[in-house]
Amino acid sequence: PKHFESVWMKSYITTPIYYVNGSPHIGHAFTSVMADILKRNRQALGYDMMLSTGVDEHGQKNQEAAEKEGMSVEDYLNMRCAEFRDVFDRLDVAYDYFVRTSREGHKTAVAGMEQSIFDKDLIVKKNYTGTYCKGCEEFKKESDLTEEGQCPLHPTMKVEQTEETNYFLKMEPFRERLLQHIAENPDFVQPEAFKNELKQMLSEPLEDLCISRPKARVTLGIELPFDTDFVTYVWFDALANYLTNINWPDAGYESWWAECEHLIGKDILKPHGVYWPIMLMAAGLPLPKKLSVHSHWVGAGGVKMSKSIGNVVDPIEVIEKLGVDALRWYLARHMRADSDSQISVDFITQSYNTELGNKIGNLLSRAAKFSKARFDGKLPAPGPLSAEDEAIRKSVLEATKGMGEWVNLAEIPARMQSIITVADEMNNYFAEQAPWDLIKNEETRERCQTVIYVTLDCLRVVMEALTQVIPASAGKALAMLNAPAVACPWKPELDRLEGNSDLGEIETLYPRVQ
Ligand code: ME8
Repeated sequence: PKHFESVWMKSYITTPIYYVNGSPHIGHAFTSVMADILKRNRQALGYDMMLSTGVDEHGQKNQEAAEKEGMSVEDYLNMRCAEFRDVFDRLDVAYDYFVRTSREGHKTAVAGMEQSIFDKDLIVKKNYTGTYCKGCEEFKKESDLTEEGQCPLHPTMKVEQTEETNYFLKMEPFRERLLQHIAENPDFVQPEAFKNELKQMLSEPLEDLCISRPKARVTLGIELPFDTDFVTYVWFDALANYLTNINWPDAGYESWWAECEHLIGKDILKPHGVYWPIMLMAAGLPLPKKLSVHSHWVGAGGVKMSKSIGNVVDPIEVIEKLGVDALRWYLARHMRADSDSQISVDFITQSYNTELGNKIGNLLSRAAKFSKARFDGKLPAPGPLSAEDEAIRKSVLEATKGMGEWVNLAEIPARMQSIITVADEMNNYFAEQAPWDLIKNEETRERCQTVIYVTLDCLRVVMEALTQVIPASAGKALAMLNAPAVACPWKPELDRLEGNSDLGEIETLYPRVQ
């Protein structure tokens, strides 16, 4: 049941749609898992949610990848699409919509958007000579390249000199308006560092944006409605997914669109911060509510991940070795929105063993097993509370209340930090109260009951908060505690476990991995 006032609130979260020229990697897993955490958070607050993730199937590099595999384009795309879906399913990403840009409805809507912009005389045909990076699927300016003349984002792919006739969207007429929008909507781009980067991009006159590719060069794309010798530039097509997913231009999309937040990596700030808003303005449509930008994962020591160095973290390998929640936990706890963070299988293993295993899982199994063994398979009812009990209960409410409030992407790690800090406090409380001593005498037996109850009820609150982050294992923990279903909107509340109730089967939540 939803909170009455909440019935009207909606939130639409999108992830980038990923290129299918390779298998899904940790960066793809990351953005989609963060989007899932934000969805679960807002759902817990009572919002109606829409989460889209998926794949970007057009463009030159996907086309070349299919050729390289020696497969038909259709078979290749289906194969990769199934692979991405499978990874998101295994990551417990509860997407509501899986995007495929090869869908007919998407193609028709994109062509409609192009025609409407063309009809306003905002698209011109002209000859162009430029340097093209296939990695970015973008023309590059001289000043965008390294001293060696390579794209800094794709140093192993050679840039190509290209001369061709294409269609271009006029950008400059919209630059001032976009700057004004950014100034008037302080939340439009977050964090600040990326807002500044975007303002920098908009500080000089904008060149027209090439929005077509001649079929002689690229065939994998959406045909231009006004010239069948060309297909649509992959970025124009891909960005439009955010609208076509919610059935634009058919009625009904408006209420979702008004609440749209794009999650993106810093690598694609320009398409989302410059091209997309200008495409929307050109089409006469409102801008999305927010761009939430994050930095990148790099290998241990700050080294870029690469196959040759052997420091690539494969999401499937991690799930198989450590379980999905080890990965989700690491990503949530150690991500930083405005600076790069390091990742390796060793780091994930360590964080899993020490944080999830030692601090949370062990305490749960020790306290729950003790309770079952000493109190006839049950959770005991508490007696009067001591100052120590009151203190730990207060700390737990304080530490978890952030998950009962709106979470922004950049705030996820701080909320995880406060949960881990309170888990330390809970362990200290349990060690100091020493229920194993209290049980020995009849006169301290009631005190023992209270300590066990307080410990397990506090763990319940922590696990309820963590269902937004590590839903699978948090759900198991709540089942072990026989916890009642949580209300919506959720906020941390004490004493929801019933004294003298049966506990479930106690299993080790986070078995130690060497
Ligand atoms: O750019 N750390 O697709 P893409 C964190 N198809 N996140 C990372 C990352 C890393 N090291 N590497 C990649 C495209 N990502 C276009 C998008 S959207 C309309 C079209 C994540 O397969 C991050 O979200 O190159 C980044 O923006 C995205 O993957 C790029 O995925």
